[in-house]
Amino acid sequence: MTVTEEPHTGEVGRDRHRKEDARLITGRTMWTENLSLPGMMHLAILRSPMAHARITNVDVSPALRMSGVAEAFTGRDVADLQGAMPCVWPPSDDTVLPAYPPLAVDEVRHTGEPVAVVAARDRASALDALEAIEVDYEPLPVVLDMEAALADGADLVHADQGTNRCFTWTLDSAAAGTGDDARRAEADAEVLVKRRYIQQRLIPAFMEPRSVVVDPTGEQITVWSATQVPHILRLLLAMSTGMPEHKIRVIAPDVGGGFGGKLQVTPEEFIAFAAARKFGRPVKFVESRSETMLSGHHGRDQIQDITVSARNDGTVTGLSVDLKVNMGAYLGIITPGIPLLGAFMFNGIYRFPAYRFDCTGVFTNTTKTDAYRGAGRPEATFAIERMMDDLAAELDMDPLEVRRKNWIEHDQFPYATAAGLTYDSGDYAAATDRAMDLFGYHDLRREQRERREAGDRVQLGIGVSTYTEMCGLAPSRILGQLRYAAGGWENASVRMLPTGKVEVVTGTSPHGQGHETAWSQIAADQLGVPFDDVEVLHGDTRTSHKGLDTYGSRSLAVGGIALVNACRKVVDKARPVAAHLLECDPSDLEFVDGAYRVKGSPGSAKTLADCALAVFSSHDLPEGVESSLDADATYDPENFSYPHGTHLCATEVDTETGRVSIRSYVAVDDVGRVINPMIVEGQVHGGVAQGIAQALFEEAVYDDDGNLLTGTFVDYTIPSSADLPAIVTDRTETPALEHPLGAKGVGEAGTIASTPAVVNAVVDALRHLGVSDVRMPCTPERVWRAIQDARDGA
Ligand code: MCN
Repeated sequence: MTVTEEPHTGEVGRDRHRKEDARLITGRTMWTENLSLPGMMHLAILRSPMAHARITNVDVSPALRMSGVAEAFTGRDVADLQGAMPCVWPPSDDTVLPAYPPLAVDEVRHTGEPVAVVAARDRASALDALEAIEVDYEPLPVVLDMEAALADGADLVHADQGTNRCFTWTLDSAAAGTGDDARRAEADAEVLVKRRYIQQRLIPAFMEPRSVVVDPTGEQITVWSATQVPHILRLLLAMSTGMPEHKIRVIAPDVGGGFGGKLQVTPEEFIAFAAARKFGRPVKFVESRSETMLSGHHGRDQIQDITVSARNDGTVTGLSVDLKVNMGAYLGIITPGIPLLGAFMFNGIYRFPAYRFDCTGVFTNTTKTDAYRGAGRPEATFAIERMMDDLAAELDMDPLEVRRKNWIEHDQFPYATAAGLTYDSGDYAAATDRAMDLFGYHDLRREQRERREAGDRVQLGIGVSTYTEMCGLAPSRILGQLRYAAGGWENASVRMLPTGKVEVVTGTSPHGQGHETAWSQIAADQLGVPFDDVEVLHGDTRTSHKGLDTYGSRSLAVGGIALVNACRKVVDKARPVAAHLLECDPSDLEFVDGAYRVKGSPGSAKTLADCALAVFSSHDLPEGVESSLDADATYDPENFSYPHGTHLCATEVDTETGRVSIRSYVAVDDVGRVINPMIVEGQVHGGVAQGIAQALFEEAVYDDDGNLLTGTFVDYTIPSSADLPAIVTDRTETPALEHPLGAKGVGEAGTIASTPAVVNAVVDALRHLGVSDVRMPCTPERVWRAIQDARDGA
C-alpha cells in the first residue's frame, strides 16, 4: 500500500487545541472514582507485608464486627469465582506459567500481594477494618536478585515449578537466515567492546490511580475501570471467570494517564468483579498512591550484557545481547513479551550484518513487571546508543562520526535488518543535521574542550541518541509468530447522521493522547465535513463493539487507518446517491473538497450531508442503494511503523558534588506525516520528561527482605517541571510507506530516545576523568562515586 491521500480540507496537519481538554481540565467529566451507585459497597484490600510466606491462617471475623462493615473475604472464600490472572504472551512452548490467583490463597510471593478484602458502606470504614483482620504468615526464603535466582540450588519463588527461570528465547541472525553469525564476528573482530548496562526498576506514575466499579444488578455486569484496555479486559474477564462475554460491559471513562501501567488486567479488577457477583451489589475499589506503587505493575528491570564487534575504522560487524529480565513474582498479561519487543531493536538504526539475542526471564519475590512507556524498546535503544558512544570512545572518534559510518542511508530503504525487520523509510542524516544545527553541536564541543583544558569544576557533556523504534502494534501475522495470543488489528465505524453530522466509533482507548481531536481531524479531512461536526466515541464495549485498545503507539498507525478506510467506504457508499441527486452517472463524479462534483462542471455539487439526508428519507433512492451511509472497517497492517530521530542533550556536571543539570535539550523527531503538530509536540515533551526521569531521578528499590523502600513520591523521585529543561523540538518528515496516511507513531518516541541522550551526556562530561559508565539514575551520589572510583583507578 502506498501513501495516496492528499488532505481534502487541510484538517490533517493542522494545530488544533484538543477538544477533550476543556472537560478534562475543568473537571466536567466522570472519573471512575466519581461514580456512585445505589447500595454500592467500598472495597479495601489487605496486602501482604511479607515478600514470601505461607499463609497458615486468615481470620476476617474481627473485621466483620467493625462499624460499617458488610462483608469480608479471603482468596479461599472466592476460589470458585475469582478466576486466574491471565498471561497472553508466553514466548516459548516451555514458558513457565505459574498459577496467579487475584487474591492469594495459601502463599504470598511479593509484598503488597492481596490477601483479604473488606466491603463496607464507605472507604474509611473498609480501610479501618483491614487492621482487624488476623493473618498468620510462615516466612519463606526471599529471592530478589536475578543472577542469584538463576544459580543452582537457588530458593524458589514458585516451589511447584522447580525453577526460577520463566523462559529463554533466542534470536540468531545466522540461524534465521537474516544475517551472519555474531559469534564469528566476535572471533574476527578488530575491536570488541563488551559492556553491562543495568536498567533499573521503574514505577509507572499515572495521575489517576487505578479504580474500578462493578455493578452486577443489570442485565449485564457493568465494569467501569481506569484502564487502557477495556476490550481486552472484557475478553479476559469472560475467559477467566466463565461469565458469558456478552453479559459483561466494560467502560473506560476518561482515564487519567496510563503509560503502559494500565495495559493490564489487574487483580483488583478481578477481585471487584468476584465481590460484586458474590454480593449481588455494586462495589467500588479505588487504590491509594502507595498501593499503586507497591502492587501496580513495575517496568524495565533488566541486566544487559552487550558485545559489539567492529573494525578499527569504526565499522560495526556484529552485535550480541545477553539479557536477563526480572518478571517479578507473577506474569502480567504481556510480562514475558516485553523483552521480545526490544529484541528487534537492539541494532537500532545501524547496519549490523550479524546479530544474536539471548533472553532469560526470571522470577523473583518482587512486584510483577510489565509494559512501561516504550516497553522493551527504551531498554534496547539505551543499550545500543550507550554502546555507540563507548565504541567511539574506544576508537577515539566523535560519537556522531561512528553513527554516520554505520547507519542505514536514506537510499537504502526499505532495509531488512539482521534482527529480521524491514524498516520502510527514514532519513537519519536529515534529522541529525537538523538537530546539530539547533543544538550548536560544534560550538558546544569547542566549549567542552576549553573547559576540560581549563580543568573547570563544572564540566560540559554532550549526549547523542539517534534512535528508531518499532511501534504501531499490529501486525497480527508477526505477533502470531512471536506467540502473542491476540491480534493487532483495529476497528473503526463511521455513522452518518441525517443532518450530515458524524459519529466516529473507535476501538482505540485514549487516556491522554487526544484521539477525540485527532480522529475528528482525520474524519473531517476524509469526509469533507467541519471538524466540529464530528463526535468520537470510545472506551465502552457496548458502543465500541470491537477493538484492541491503546498501547504500543498503535492508535494512529492502526486505528487511525481503520478510520480512514471506514471514511472511504462512506464516500464510496454515498457516490450513487450523489449521482442520483445530480442526475448523472456515478463514474462522472469526483469527490473533491468534501463534495461530489461532476467532472468538468465543478458548479454542481452535493455534499455528504446532502447524501445523508437523502438516504435518511429514502423516498427516492435508486434500486439497490442501501438506506445507510454507515461503514465499518478493520485494519491490520503488514508492518510496524518506524519513527526515528536525533536527540541531543548538553549536561553540566559538577565534578565536586556530582550534581547534573541539563543545559539544553534538542529533539528532532520524524514521525512521518503528522495529524496534529500540537499533539505530537506534547507527546514528545511528555515522553522526553519520562526518559529524563529514568536517566536522572527514578528507581524502585527493595531492601534485602523484599520491602519496597520507594513506596511514596518522597522516596520515588519523579521529576517536576522545575527539574526539567526547556525542550527544543523540531521535525523532519519521511512518510511511512506502508500506512495510507504516511504517519508513524509518536506516543513512546520521546521516552525511547531521551534516556541514552542524557546518560551519554553525563558520561561524556566525565570521560576525560576516566569515567566510562554511571548507573541509572545518575544521582549526584552515583556520579560523585563514579568520579572517585575513576580517580582511585577502581
Ligand atoms: N499523532 C499525530 N501524528 C503522528 C503520530 C501521532 O498527530 N504522526 C497523534 C495521534 O493522533 C495521537 C497521539 O499523537 O493523538 C499519539 O498517537 P500514537 O503514537 O498512535 O500513540 P497512541 O495514541 O497509541 O498512544 C499510546 C502511547 C503510549 S504506548 C504511551 S505509554 C503513552 C503515550 O501514548 N501514554 C500516555 N502518550 C501518553 N500521553 C498521555 N497524556 N498519557 C499517557 O498515559
